[in-house]
Amino acid sequence: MQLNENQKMIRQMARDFAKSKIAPIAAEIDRSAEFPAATVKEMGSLGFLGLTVPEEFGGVGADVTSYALVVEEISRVCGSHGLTVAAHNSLGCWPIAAIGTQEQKAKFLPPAASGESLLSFGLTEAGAGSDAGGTRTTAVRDGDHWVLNGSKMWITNSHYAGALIITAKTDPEAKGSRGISAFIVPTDTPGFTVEKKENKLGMRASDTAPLTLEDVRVPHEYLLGKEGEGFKYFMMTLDGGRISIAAVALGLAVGAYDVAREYAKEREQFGKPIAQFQAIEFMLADMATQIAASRLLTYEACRQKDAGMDYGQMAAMAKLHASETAMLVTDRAIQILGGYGFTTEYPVERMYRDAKLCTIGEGTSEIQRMVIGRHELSL
Ligand code: COS
Repeated sequence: MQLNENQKMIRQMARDFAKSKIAPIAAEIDRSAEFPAATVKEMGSLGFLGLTVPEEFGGVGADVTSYALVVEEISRVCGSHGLTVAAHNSLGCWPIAAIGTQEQKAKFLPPAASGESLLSFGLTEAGAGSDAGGTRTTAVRDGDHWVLNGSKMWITNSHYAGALIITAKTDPEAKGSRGISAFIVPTDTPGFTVEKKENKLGMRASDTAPLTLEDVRVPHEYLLGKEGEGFKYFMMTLDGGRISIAAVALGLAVGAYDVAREYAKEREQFGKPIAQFQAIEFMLADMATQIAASRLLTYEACRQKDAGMDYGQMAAMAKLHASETAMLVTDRAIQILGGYGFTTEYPVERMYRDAKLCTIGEGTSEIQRMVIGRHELSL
């Protein structure tokens, strides 16, 4: 796809920042599992935390392609940083920007866009993962307020969020995905607790934690959109979020590929660079081909969203392909590097662990196939 001048500029900005500020700390924060608060704040100053926020609310109001380019460039060097930016923009900011009232946007978007505090999204529960309609958290109307009770799991950025968007059942009689509403819950509301950060295989520096809500009272003004429409809003949010996970996966694949190609050109065995053995050359050819296909799908999903088209199927295809590609490419990259690839001396083992999340978060590969299949069968 032909990028315009603005898109090239923002990609270069993200590339420079990733190389100079993120790459030097990526291995260490993976080891320590420490959230990179300082670089995340800097990304706020650069506008990367306000990419999906309209300019009138302090954001950049970027097109979807520019947003994906930023996420890809950051993820090329660090999946945890990429995921932090993606979850904040797609799952935290976008639903408020797209569905919120003027008052909600004016209150919650400017601090999120500047990086003062992040926004986060609480859908998943112990019994509501792939079956997102299985939400058990409840919200009961009490005069001008709603009272929320329940718990959530695997919530990204929650320790650093100023507010979260939470789904809760508001009509206990309604079956399945019906009768669910979405609420904006400021994290300093009494009764709201972010529990201990999870210790994960990959994306170790990204913040993931369970939440508990005990008699959390939020004003009726914090109901997002219409009562009972929460499931649809979350499905719409995930459609967009899947593009950003495709971009994270694409970035990880490109990052690992670059390391493997350079290594293969330099590493000599049996008297010549290993890239000159067809076994390695063909591996690189397959990796490059899958990356190119993932990129085309991801940019096409961006184009469709920017054009106001029904992009849900393309987003699912992009996420499915890019995340499976990231697994393949990072695996092959380790293989090409051999023993070195299996150590923390090179970033490919970290990228392999980070890539795995992309086949699970925001809908597993199996859920993406369900979404794609349902679109096909409804044609
Ligand atoms: N956009 C808007 N509305 C949508 C939608 C979308 N992408 N997808 C579904 N809906 C609507 C449907 O039109 C339907 O509306 P009606 O009740 O008016 O008919 C309603 O939502 C229920 O849809 P459906 O019957 O398809 O829901 P299912 O329970 O079968 O769930 C899947 C569908 C599996 C696709 C959904 O649960 C899903 O995406 N699960 C994965 C969740 C996930 O990604 N979790 C990870 C979160 S990590 S942040």
